[in-house]
Amino acid sequence: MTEQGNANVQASTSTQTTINEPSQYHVYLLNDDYTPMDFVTEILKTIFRKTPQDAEAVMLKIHEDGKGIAGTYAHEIAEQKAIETTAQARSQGHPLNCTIEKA
Ligand code: TYC
Repeated sequence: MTEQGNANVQASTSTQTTINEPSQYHVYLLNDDYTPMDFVTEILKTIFRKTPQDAEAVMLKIHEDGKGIAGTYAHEIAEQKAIETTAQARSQGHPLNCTIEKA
Protein backbone atom coordinates (compact mmCIF):
# COMPACT_ATOMS: atom_id res chain seq x y z
CA MET A 1 0.00 0.00 0.00
CA THR A 2 1.24 3.52 -0.78
CA GLU A 3 1.82 6.23 1.84
CA GLN A 4 -1.22 8.00 0.49
CA GLY A 5 -3.30 4.82 0.88
CA ASN A 6 -2.31 4.43 4.53
CA ALA A 7 -3.23 7.99 5.33
CA ASN A 8 -6.66 7.46 3.85
CA VAL A 9 -7.26 4.23 5.76
CA GLN A 10 -6.32 5.93 9.02
CA ALA A 11 -8.55 8.91 8.33
CA SER A 12 -11.56 6.78 7.52
CA THR A 13 -11.20 4.53 10.60
CA SER A 14 -10.30 7.20 13.19
CA THR A 15 -12.55 7.15 16.25
CA GLN A 16 -13.83 9.95 18.46
CA THR A 17 -11.97 9.88 21.78
CA THR A 18 -13.89 12.59 23.64
CA ILE A 19 -17.44 11.85 24.82
CA ASN A 20 -20.04 14.59 24.81
CA GLU A 21 -22.48 14.17 27.68
CA PRO A 22 -26.07 14.83 26.57
CA SER A 23 -27.19 18.38 27.38
CA GLN A 24 -29.36 18.73 30.47
CA TYR A 25 -32.70 20.55 30.59
CA HIS A 26 -34.57 22.07 33.54
CA VAL A 27 -38.29 21.39 33.76
CA TYR A 28 -39.89 24.47 35.37
CA LEU A 29 -43.34 24.42 36.91
CA LEU A 30 -45.17 27.74 36.59
CA ASN A 31 -47.34 29.22 39.30
CA ASP A 32 -51.02 29.98 38.68
CA ASP A 33 -53.93 31.02 40.86
CA TYR A 34 -56.06 27.88 40.49
CA THR A 35 -54.07 24.63 40.65
CA PRO A 36 -54.36 23.28 44.22
CA MET A 37 -51.14 23.18 46.25
CA ASP A 38 -51.72 19.52 47.10
CA PHE A 39 -51.96 18.60 43.42
CA VAL A 40 -48.61 20.29 42.64
CA THR A 41 -46.98 18.59 45.63
CA GLU A 42 -48.31 15.24 44.41
CA ILE A 43 -46.92 15.85 40.90
CA LEU A 44 -43.52 16.70 42.37
CA LYS A 45 -43.55 13.45 44.37
CA THR A 46 -44.84 11.11 41.67
CA ILE A 47 -43.42 12.48 38.40
CA PHE A 48 -40.33 14.26 39.69
CA ARG A 49 -39.51 11.73 42.47
CA LYS A 50 -39.20 14.32 45.23
CA THR A 51 -39.48 13.37 48.89
CA PRO A 52 -42.64 14.70 50.57
CA GLN A 53 -40.55 17.36 52.32
CA ASP A 54 -38.76 18.49 49.14
CA ALA A 55 -42.00 18.44 47.14
CA GLU A 56 -43.71 20.74 49.65
CA ALA A 57 -40.71 23.11 49.75
CA VAL A 58 -40.43 23.31 45.93
CA MET A 59 -44.20 23.84 45.56
CA LEU A 60 -44.13 26.72 48.06
CA LYS A 61 -41.11 28.27 46.32
CA ILE A 62 -42.93 28.14 42.96
CA HIS A 63 -46.03 29.65 44.61
CA GLU A 64 -43.93 32.54 45.94
CA ASP A 65 -41.49 33.10 43.06
CA GLY A 66 -43.76 32.40 40.07
CA LYS A 67 -41.75 29.46 38.78
CA GLY A 68 -39.26 26.88 39.95
CA ILE A 69 -37.24 23.86 38.86
CA ALA A 70 -39.04 20.55 39.30
CA GLY A 71 -36.17 18.52 37.90
CA THR A 72 -33.28 18.39 35.42
CA TYR A 73 -32.93 15.68 32.77
CA ALA A 74 -31.78 14.79 29.27
CA HIS A 75 -34.02 16.47 26.68
CA GLU A 76 -36.25 13.48 25.87
CA ILE A 77 -36.91 12.72 29.55
CA ALA A 78 -37.59 16.40 30.33
CA GLU A 79 -40.15 16.50 27.51
CA GLN A 80 -41.85 13.32 28.75
CA LYS A 81 -42.10 14.68 32.30
CA ALA A 82 -43.55 17.99 31.05
CA ILE A 83 -46.11 16.19 28.86
CA GLU A 84 -47.09 13.86 31.72
CA THR A 85 -47.44 16.80 34.12
CA THR A 86 -49.78 18.79 31.85
CA ALA A 87 -51.73 15.64 30.89
CA GLN A 88 -52.45 14.85 34.55
CA ALA A 89 -53.26 18.50 35.29
CA ARG A 90 -55.71 18.77 32.38
CA SER A 91 -57.34 15.44 33.25
CA GLN A 92 -58.16 16.91 36.67
CA GLY A 93 -59.17 20.30 35.23
CA HIS A 94 -56.13 22.25 36.47
CA PRO A 95 -54.29 24.92 34.40
CA LEU A 96 -50.80 23.97 35.68
CA ASN A 97 -48.12 24.61 33.03
CA CYS A 98 -44.43 23.86 32.65
CA THR A 99 -41.53 24.91 30.46
CA ILE A 100 -38.23 23.32 29.51
CA GLU A 101 -34.99 25.31 29.41
CA LYS A 102 -31.46 24.22 28.68
CA ALA A 103 -29.61 23.96 32.02
N1 TYC B 1 -50.70 29.22 43.50
C1 TYC B 1 -51.43 27.97 43.66
C2 TYC B 1 -52.47 28.15 44.78
O1 TYC B 1 -52.38 29.08 45.55
C3 TYC B 1 -50.51 26.80 44.01
C4 TYC B 1 -49.53 26.48 42.93
C5 TYC B 1 -48.19 26.23 43.24
C6 TYC B 1 -49.95 26.41 41.60
C7 TYC B 1 -47.28 25.91 42.25
C8 TYC B 1 -49.05 26.08 40.60
O2 TYC B 1 -46.79 25.49 39.93
C9 TYC B 1 -47.70 25.83 40.92
N2 TYC B 1 -53.43 27.23 44.86
